[in-house]
Amino acid sequence: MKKITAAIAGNPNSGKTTLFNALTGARQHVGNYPGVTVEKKEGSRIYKDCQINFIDLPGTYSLTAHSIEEVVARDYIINENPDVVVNIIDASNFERNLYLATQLLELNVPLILVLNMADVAKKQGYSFDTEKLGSFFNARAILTVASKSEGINELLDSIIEKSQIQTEQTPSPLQIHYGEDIEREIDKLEKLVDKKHPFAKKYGARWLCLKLLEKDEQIIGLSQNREILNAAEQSISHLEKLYGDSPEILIAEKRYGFVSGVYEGAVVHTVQHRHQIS
Ligand code: GDP
Ligand code: K
Ligand code: MG
Repeated sequence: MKKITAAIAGNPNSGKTTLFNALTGARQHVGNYPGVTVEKKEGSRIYKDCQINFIDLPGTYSLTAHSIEEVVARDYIINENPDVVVNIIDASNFERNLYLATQLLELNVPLILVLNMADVAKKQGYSFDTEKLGSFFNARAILTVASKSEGINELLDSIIEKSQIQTEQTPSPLQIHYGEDIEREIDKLEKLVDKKHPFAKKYGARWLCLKLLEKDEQIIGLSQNREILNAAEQSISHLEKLYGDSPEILIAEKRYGFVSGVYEGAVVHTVQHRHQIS
């Protein structure tokens, strides 16, 4: 039987555990991630001759090094290399939840977007162009109501389909463009990182450069090379002088800009008038 590993990532309260339960039923195991007290929930499901192993990652809004949950989630994704990452999004709180999806896009993981709470979103007057949404992330987007097990089979089918695509052969051509000034610094650093960073292959050079510009503590710790760290510091102070803000803030703003574009392209909000609600 083919084995597939699928990690479920999402903001707290997006319905991650409800979805995990709907997917795995009673076949669950709870442990801890090595070295930390963050709970690790695993479960499995047999579907169409595949054994799909699910991991319920800790709930996070982003993938920075600022919280232990975020480090655990991104370390799991980078080190364990799951076949598929399912990003569950609270569809009734779409724009806010999408920030994490931008982080997953940048990690270039095989991604599926699950728009959960579809019932709540519908009542609020939201409708989604899932084709269009998926095209922004090189991912399939699926509507679910996890508390009623709606959309589960479509998700299982998508997981199997996604796991069959050899991601190494088809690197995602999609990336967020950070504007000329930041892109120039990324380019400079990327050349150096590509050649000299001990983990360039594993993390991807562009991602490492972004994290260096964001002063990500964990990544700075892994980047022992003085030349790389000096170059990163030069780039940071150059951008700070230019914009009067830290690259961390500038980069986050660009991600929010990307999210706004996705929202405008893929979401329709019909304001419901009182007399229309029976
Ligand atoms: P987590 O923090 O992401 O693990 O979220 P939970 O799975 O604990 O869910 C948070 C709350 O949302 C619970 O009360 C769930 O019953 C509820 N919930 C989950 N999915 C849905 C859904 O699709 N629709 C609705 N209406 N409620 C949901
Ligand atoms: K919760
Ligand atoms: Mg939970």
